[in-house]
Amino acid sequence: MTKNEIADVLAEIGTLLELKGENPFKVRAYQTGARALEAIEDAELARLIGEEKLETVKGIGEALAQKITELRTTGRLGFFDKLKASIEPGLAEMLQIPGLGPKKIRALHDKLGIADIAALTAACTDGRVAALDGFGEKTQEKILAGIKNREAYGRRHMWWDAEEIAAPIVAGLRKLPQVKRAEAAGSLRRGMETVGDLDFIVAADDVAPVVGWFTKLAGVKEVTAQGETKASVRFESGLQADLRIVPDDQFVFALHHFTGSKDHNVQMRQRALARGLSLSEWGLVPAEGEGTAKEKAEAAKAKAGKRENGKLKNEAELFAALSLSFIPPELREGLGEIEAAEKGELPRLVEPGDLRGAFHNHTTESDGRNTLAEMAAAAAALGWEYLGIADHSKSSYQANGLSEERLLKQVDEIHALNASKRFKIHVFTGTECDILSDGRLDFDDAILAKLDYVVASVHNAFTQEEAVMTARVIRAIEHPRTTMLGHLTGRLLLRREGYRIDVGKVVDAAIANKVIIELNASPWRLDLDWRYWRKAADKGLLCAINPDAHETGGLEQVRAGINSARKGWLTKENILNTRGLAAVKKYFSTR
Ligand code: DGT
Ligand code: CA
Ligand code: CA
Ligand code: ZN
Repeated sequence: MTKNEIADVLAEIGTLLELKGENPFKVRAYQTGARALEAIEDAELARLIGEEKLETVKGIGEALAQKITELRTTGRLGFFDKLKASIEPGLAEMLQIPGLGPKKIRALHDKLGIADIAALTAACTDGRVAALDGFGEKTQEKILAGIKNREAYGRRHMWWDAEEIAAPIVAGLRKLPQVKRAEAAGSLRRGMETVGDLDFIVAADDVAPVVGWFTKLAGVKEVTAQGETKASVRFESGLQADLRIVPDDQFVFALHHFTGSKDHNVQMRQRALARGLSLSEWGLVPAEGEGTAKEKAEAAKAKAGKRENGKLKNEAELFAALSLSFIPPELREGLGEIEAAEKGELPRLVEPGDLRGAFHNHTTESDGRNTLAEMAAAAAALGWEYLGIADHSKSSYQANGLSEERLLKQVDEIHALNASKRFKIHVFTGTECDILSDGRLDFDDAILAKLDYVVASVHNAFTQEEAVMTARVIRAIEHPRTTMLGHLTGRLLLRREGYRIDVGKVVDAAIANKVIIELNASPWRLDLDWRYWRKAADKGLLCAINPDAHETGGLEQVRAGINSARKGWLTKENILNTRGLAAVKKYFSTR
């Protein structure tokens, strides 16, 4: 385990102990230990464990040192497993409700006998929660809203989490001897920001072993359906997955159909009909004759001696059969992609390999979990040419924002790091500067002038009226030192709506002032939403795909941002961080 993963385990132990009502000193020891770990580098942790000197770190005692060593060397911790098993599942589930910490849950349990969300809902509805010491009306309302949100959002999953489950399944399917081809389809393949369920399409002649393998996957909690050619399962995370197995000559049609979207499929079918053809998950066959699409496809197949379907080897040939160029899955939303494909006017979409760096990233200096050197090394390992550091500014005290003094010190450190040539990467000096509630920036011009660039973001006063928020952000755009806007709407997928803001007006102001808008690639942000980008880029808006990484592993999440950029029809030319180092330096120095 990495030190950040270990820190997560320690923090969770602290939470669970608190939930159990354990001694506060013990609880605090784990919380302190987690923070102490976050402050040291991974390599240093390895050295300390090797030399058995972990206890010399302030905040880590003997008991903790043992547990950290066990986690580091075995990836597991017996104590943690037992602790988790000892907690009533209903109580642990309550931790997922925003605004409910372990202490409050403990009080609800001890004073009202509440042990699950259903009981909590009832107690909120009849006012017993509000009457409790330390709760009150406001808290009760907040808890109820949290429960409702959880129900509304609970059925979908972030693309990143879904992909982590799907990727090894596709790889495993392809390894089965019976399987000729296998792909993930559905919203996952289209790169949607959230995914309802997974859809796997497999070409195989011998079906039973494939179904058997699928339904016995690790993490499968329940097999919800099982038939001759398909199966559905539910994983422990709640995510469901559909598997469909088809003969190889039907694969292209099934893959296209189950990739969707529905709107895209409807338009494709209409286009086929206009050419006297019937397009379905079973095939592309003449439309005349009686019966359903399936019967027609089967009849045509019988007539042509199975050759009819088999003639189309891949999706590109399917599109070509309808006089269209290949439409990348991300564009298949029924938003004009078929018209563009007909005219040969589909853009060459940005690809993961096009990125040469990124600008909005954090270090341990604010709320990140890896040091400047660790972040630089990780970015260099990705083959990037440059990395921008944009830690929080002073008003974001909850995120340990930097004072002027600390920022200038960090700038010196970055210059020294660049001069040392220790890593094969250039580090840019930046800040994620708060846009104060009236639209001023959190640092004076003199300070901002010392940086390569400024990411301006809203981190407070989320509930302002739309007109006030819009004017606030536009004032920040008009500041001559603002290089780009961070996470424009502040949304957190499946958790929180964005704040009210007139995106159209902000985009126009950004273009007029040559300010970039970031596509924040953090899997739970993907902000600004892909639905705005096609029009905005057409008008001349420049984008930057930023991972907003708070640890080294976060840098790779630019991939989620690439999905959204592709869904927004963006090309390399629309995105600053596809440019090489020299071009980016020039951009910063001349704007
Ligand atoms: P999700 O799972 O809600 O994130 O979204 P999808 O797009 O993965 O939807 P899903 O899993 O229900 O179905 C996968 C694809 O199958 C969908 O994108 C299009 C196709 N499909 C499913 N039901 C229908 C339908 O009733 N009509 C048409 N035209 N296509 C359908
Ligand atoms: Ca799906
Ligand atoms: Ca499905
Ligand atoms: Zn931020």
